[in-house]
Amino acid sequence: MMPKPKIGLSMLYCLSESFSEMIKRLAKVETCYVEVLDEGLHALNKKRIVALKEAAASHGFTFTVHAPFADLNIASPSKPILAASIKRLKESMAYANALDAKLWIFHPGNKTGISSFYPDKDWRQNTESIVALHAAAEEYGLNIAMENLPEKYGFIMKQPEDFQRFYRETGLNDIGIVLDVGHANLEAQTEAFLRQMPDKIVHIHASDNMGENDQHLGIGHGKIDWQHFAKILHEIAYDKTIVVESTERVKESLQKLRQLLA
Ligand SMILES: [Mn+2]
Repeated sequence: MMPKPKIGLSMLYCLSESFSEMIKRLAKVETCYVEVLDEGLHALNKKRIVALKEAAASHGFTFTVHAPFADLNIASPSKPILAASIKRLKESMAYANALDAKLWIFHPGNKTGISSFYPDKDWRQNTESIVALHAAAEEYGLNIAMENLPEKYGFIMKQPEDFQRFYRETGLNDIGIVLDVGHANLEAQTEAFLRQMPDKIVHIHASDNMGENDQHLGIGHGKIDWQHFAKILHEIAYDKTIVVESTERVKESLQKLRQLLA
C-alpha cells in the first residue's frame, strides 16, 4: 500500500484568541497532529506546557511547535537584536523539548535596510545562527526544521538553491525543510521544492493565496493547483505531516486535503 501523508492542523487560525480559548478548541479539532505556536497570545511557558501535555494525554495529540518569529531575525547585523533572537529561539526549543514535540520549526533570517552595503553578510550570519540552533537542538535530541519564506518579504531562504547551498556549506543534513506551500506559491517554487528536495522535506504547511500575498486562505480558495500538488506528493511518496495553516475555512480545508490525498 502507498504511504499516505498525515494531515494535521496549525492553531494559527485562533492566534488572536487567548491561550485558554485555544486549549478549549483543541478538545474539538478533527486530527491528532497539532501544531502550536510559541508566539503572540499563545507564547509558551511552564504552566502552558502542562496544559498542553494534559490535552495530549487525553486526545492522543502529536505536537509540532512553530518557533516565535515576530520581530526576530537570525540574520540580523545588529549584535543585540541577534542575541535576543537566538535567546528567544533557544527558550522556545526548551519548551518544545518539554512538550515532547516531534518537530520544532523556525524561520530563517531576513534582509535589513543595510543589507545592500554588505553583500552576503546576512547569508553568513543566518548560517552561523542556524549552526548554533542546531547545536542546542542536538543537546535536547530535538528535531528541527527550517521553513521557506518569500523573498518579497525580505527573506533569504526562498528557493531550493538556497537550501542546497546551506547543506553544502554546513553539512547539517539532519535539519529538515518545512515546505510552506503558500510561501512557495509566491515564488512559483512549490514543484521545484518537491521534485528537487523530496528527502529533505519533513513537514508541510498548507494554505492558499492568490499569488501576490501570504493570505493564509482556505484550501481551494486561492490560485494554488492542489490537484497538481497532490499528484506530486503521490509521485514522491510523501508520507510525513502536512498541516493546514489557513486562518479561515479550517474545517473545510482539512476535509479538502483529506479528499485530495486519500
Ligand atoms: Mn508556514
